[in-house]
Amino acid sequence: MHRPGRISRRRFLQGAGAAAAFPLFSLPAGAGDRPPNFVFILTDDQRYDTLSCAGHPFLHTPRLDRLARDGAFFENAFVTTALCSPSRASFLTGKYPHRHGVRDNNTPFPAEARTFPRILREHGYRTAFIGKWHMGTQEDPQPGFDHWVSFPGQGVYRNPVLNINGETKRVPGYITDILTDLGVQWLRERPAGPFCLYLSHKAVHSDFIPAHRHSGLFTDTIIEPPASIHDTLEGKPEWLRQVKRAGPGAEYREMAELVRNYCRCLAAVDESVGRVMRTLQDGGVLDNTLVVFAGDNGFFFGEHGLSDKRAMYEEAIRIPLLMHFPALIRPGMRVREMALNIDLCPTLLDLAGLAIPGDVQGRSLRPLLAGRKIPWRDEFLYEYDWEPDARRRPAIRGVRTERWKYIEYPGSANISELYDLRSDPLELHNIAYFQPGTRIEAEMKERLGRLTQGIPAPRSGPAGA
Ligand SMILES: [Ca+2]
Repeated sequence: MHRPGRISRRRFLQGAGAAAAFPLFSLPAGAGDRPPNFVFILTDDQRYDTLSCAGHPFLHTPRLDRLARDGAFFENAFVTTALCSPSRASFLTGKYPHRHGVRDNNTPFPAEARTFPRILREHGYRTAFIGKWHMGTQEDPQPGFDHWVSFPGQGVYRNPVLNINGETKRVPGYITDILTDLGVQWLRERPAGPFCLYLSHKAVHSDFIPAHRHSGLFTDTIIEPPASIHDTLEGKPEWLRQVKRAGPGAEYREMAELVRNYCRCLAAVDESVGRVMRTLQDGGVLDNTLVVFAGDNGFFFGEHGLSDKRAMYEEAIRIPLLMHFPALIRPGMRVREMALNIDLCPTLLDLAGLAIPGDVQGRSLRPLLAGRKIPWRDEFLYEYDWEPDARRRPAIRGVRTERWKYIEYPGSANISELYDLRSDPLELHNIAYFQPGTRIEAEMKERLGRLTQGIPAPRSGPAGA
């Protein structure tokens, strides 16, 4: 493993001569004369529209908005599987669950997997993982990290027991603040050299417990049910009726309070982002650090009567994605191209001037961040495997383009879904049911067949439809 010679923090911050200390890097254009640093901030179950810069009706996220104002806002960012652990493994590896193997929330992350932190570390980066790992029951330090703070599974919001470099201890306080404290501390005290911090929040996963200081927010805010709560589910698969959780009117009151608490939890996340940015600025490294903010999957608050995620409708598969990197990104950039969670790993490796492993399935977003117009993906595969934890949810294989979405339920439901997202953004009218045999249905079916060719069949369970 290559280790750069030790240089003083002052010398690194000054930049002069620092590049010479890292001869393995081929420095990317537009990123100055030093290898870039990376900070990846991940939230849990955060919807794409829960930022004030994304038009949220009452949530105020000024620090996140600033990331978008001074950096890039991805208008069309998605996960390839809307479930926690599979998505987390995809961010780390740049691969789909059918390739990295984490198909549910109980599978440990494979020890031999090539992750971006691991590759960066092999090339001289200092790396830290702080927060929610959530794959199997793993809590001990994982390969690729110099510094490790985590907890098993979902963790807790208050007074968590943390595994800090292999030793466990209870830390009093609120989880988002604690993880931020530890992240900021590592940024301040880390050894010299390029760095990669992976700050992975528990927020905003259920059970949506806010910090005490935020518990009074939105108390008087009226939460309207989403328009698609009125979906009759006619022409849709039976499993949706079986898992239906919400209805309009008085029935929505309970879910509305969940929305309030979810937004209260996000208030602490926004503060966290502000503290991380200020730390980078105070350390003189903000300009040469790519800060990525993303969610691991979306969430339903009553759309189609659903809660949770997993299904392939927009609220579950779309994520917030912001990137801040003054050395490369024009402030206020809006990226319209479809970006995926599997793009993170190749993007970071590309920006570090490192080779992207050949079996990575995502693409580097670097050309888009540089403002270049290049041919880009016009479709992507969505996959979800049946899980014992969610027995009534069928396996899914689907394809989404900029305009169309096509969904199949292999092994269970003998019904497919086709939506025109342009004329029917709420996904209410299943064209494949009401007008079967259209040309676009055949085209989307062909796309799905091509995208799934040669990949393992999904694990399908007894969920009927
Ligand atoms: Ca999640």
